[in-house]
This record gives sequence, structure tokens and C-alpha cells, in this order.
Amino acid sequence: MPGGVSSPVRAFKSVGGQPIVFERVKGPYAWDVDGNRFIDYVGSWGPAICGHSHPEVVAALQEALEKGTSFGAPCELENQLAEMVIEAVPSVEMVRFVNSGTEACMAVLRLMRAFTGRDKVIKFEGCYHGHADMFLVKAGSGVATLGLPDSPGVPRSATSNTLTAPYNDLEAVKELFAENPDAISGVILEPVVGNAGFITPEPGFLEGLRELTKENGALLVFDEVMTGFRISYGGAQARFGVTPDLTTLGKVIGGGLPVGAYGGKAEIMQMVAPAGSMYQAGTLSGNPLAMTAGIKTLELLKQEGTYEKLEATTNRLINGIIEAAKESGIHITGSSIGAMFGFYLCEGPVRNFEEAKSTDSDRFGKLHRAMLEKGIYLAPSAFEAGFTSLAHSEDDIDETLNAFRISFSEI
Ligand code: HOZ
Repeated sequence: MPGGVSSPVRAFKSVGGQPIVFERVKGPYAWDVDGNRFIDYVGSWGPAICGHSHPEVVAALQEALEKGTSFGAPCELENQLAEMVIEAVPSVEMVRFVNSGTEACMAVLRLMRAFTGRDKVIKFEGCYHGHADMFLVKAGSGVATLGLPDSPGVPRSATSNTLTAPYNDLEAVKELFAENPDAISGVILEPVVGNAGFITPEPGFLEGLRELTKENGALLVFDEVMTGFRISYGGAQARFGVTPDLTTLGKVIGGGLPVGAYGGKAEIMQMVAPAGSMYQAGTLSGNPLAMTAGIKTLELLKQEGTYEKLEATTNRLINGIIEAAKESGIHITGSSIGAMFGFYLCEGPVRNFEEAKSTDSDRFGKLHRAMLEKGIYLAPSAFEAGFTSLAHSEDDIDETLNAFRISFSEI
């Protein structure tokens, strides 16, 4: 396997050393093949919001397994999950299930173009929307971590319609619209960036994009693959009160099984085949096992107090990390929302990818290794968000903060 991994960010290229080979995961923990236990803040890159292998998710899957692994035909479960997503996510009136976030973003871009009859799209530097050709422009974590400018093999023609602007910069977006009249199908963004570290939208940014897209006859698309059901039950759009036209989802809605989805206003989604003429398909889409894990996960998340607990855990963690760094005379800038957090080893503020790059990556590599030695598994990149879960206990946070305290003093 290239680099020994099935996806580049799993390798330890930017932090040094070799990727850890895991044997099993449970709750907030992951065990490697040598039997070492780690408190896990990667959470399979987002899906494990209830903790790994939640007993109720596992039981539901065991039952579903008996009924078959794939139908390749409509099933009741996809209707059930669709209803739950529609009820929760403000922009979603209709939804199509796919198998990954990358697939969802590829499809949503085709839909943006089909609906508006325009080819160009605006994305933000440092935002990652999967690895499809047209999105591999200033694409954040994976590419930044490997030091690749973009990717060879992506033809110039594939990205010639992809315009980029710095995140949190409304003026730059205004200029792009002015320079490309009636040519831009829409603006796509991670409403809270999780693929360039963790960057939050400044007050007015999301609202400004909503207005600008409307004024210019373009669509606003939130890529909530990471933030969906994690920043709040209704995602970042519910949390910030800004409703896009279309939304992509993944990770949490599959409860740890491969899934993605895109959805939005009915008048736009009606264009998707077979209701409409925009073609998009998938053999395993709406897979009964993925739907089962997704339904059970959303049921667990819907219970009272869930997001308050996630928010409190994550807040305590990030404040503790900042405090621990201070004790060793290291200034870091960090924040959290819902069950997502991140920090940069720099003075800050960090409002966009350019500012994120002033983080001390070498020092992060040292920190990463020091934490691993103490049984804490952080994402192996200075440009990834961290994820907490309902399974992370007060004791786990205490143990983690203690490890941070010692590790900061070591680096
Ligand atoms: N968006 C995640 C990392 N930036 C996905 C994990 C992966 O690419 O393997």
C-alpha cells in the first residue's frame, strides 16, 4: 500500500515516525496491535461521536446484518434516515445518500452547475471538499501536510473553473463575483473549517456569504461532512442560523460505516436523476448497514443533554490545553465548538489558512510524539481538527491534560 496506509493523513509524514496500526477501538479508546491503549481524539476522523463501537449501534448492526449486507434497491432504512436528516438540518428538504464525503461533494458541484447553468465555483483556501479533481486547489490538511502544492494528475482544465478566496474574507468573494459576472454557480465552504486545523467563522462572514450569493444568483453550499451533527444536532447551519441552499454530509450520519449525503432545497434536488436530468448513481448507496448505524447514532444524539455534555467536555479540554501550554511558557491559540476543537502553536489570531500556516509544525511533531508516548492519540498533522465524543469521561480529560502538561514541558 502506498505509504503503508489507505488514506494519506493516517501516515505520520509531517509528525515523524510510523503510523500506528490499530487492532480495536471501544468508547474513547483505541488499542494498537501491541496492546497499547490510547485515548483517541481522532474518532475515525469524525464519525465516532457516541464513542467507538457504541453497544447500541453494534446491537442494531448485528440485527441488520442478519437481513443482508446490501440490497441495491430501495429499503425502509434509507427513508428513516432521510427523514431524520431532513428534520434536523434546516436547509435539507430532500436528500440523496452516497458512500463518502468526497462523493457527496463531487455530486453537489455537478448539481450546482446543472441548476445554475454556470461552470465556476468559489472555494476557500484551506477548505477540503474531498479529493475530486476540481476541488484539489488549496485543499488544506492532507495536501498541506504532504507539502504538495496541488496534485499531479489533476489537469489544468479540471480546476480552471475553481476560484479561491481566503476564508473569512468577504471582500475577496465580492471581487470574484465582480470579475466573473453571471459565471459563478455558487460558493462552497466548510462553515467551520476542520481541515486546516480548526478555524471558526468571524461574526457576519456566513451571513455575508448568504447575501452575496443571493445577490449574484449563485448557490450557497455548506460542506458539513465534519460539522454535521457535531457542531450541533442541526450542524453549523443550525448553530449559526444561516441556511445554505445545499449541504453535504458524511461521517456522523454513517455512525462509523461508509456514508455521505447531499441535500437541500426541493426545487434544486428535484434536478437529481431519476426525478430530474442531473445524473449521479451508486451501487452501495443507501446501504442497509450504513443506514442502520446512522439511524442509531442520530437516535443517541437526539437524547436530552447530549450536546451540552459534548460542549462542556470539549471546552474543558481546550481550555486545559491552553492553560497547560502557558505553564510551560508556550503561547498557543485554540478554540472549540460543539464536539470539535483545535489549536495552533503560534500567537494567533488564526482567521484563514495563511495565518494557520504560521503554526510551528516541527514543534507540533514533537508534541505529537510526546503525547503518543503518554497514551494520547492526536491527529498526526498540525492542520487537522480534534474530535471528542460522549464516551470521553472527566477522567479521560484529566489524563489527557496531565499528558499535555508534561509534554509541553518536554518540548
Ligand atoms: N477530512 C479528513 C482528513 N482531513 C478525512 C480523513 C482522510 O482523508 O482519511
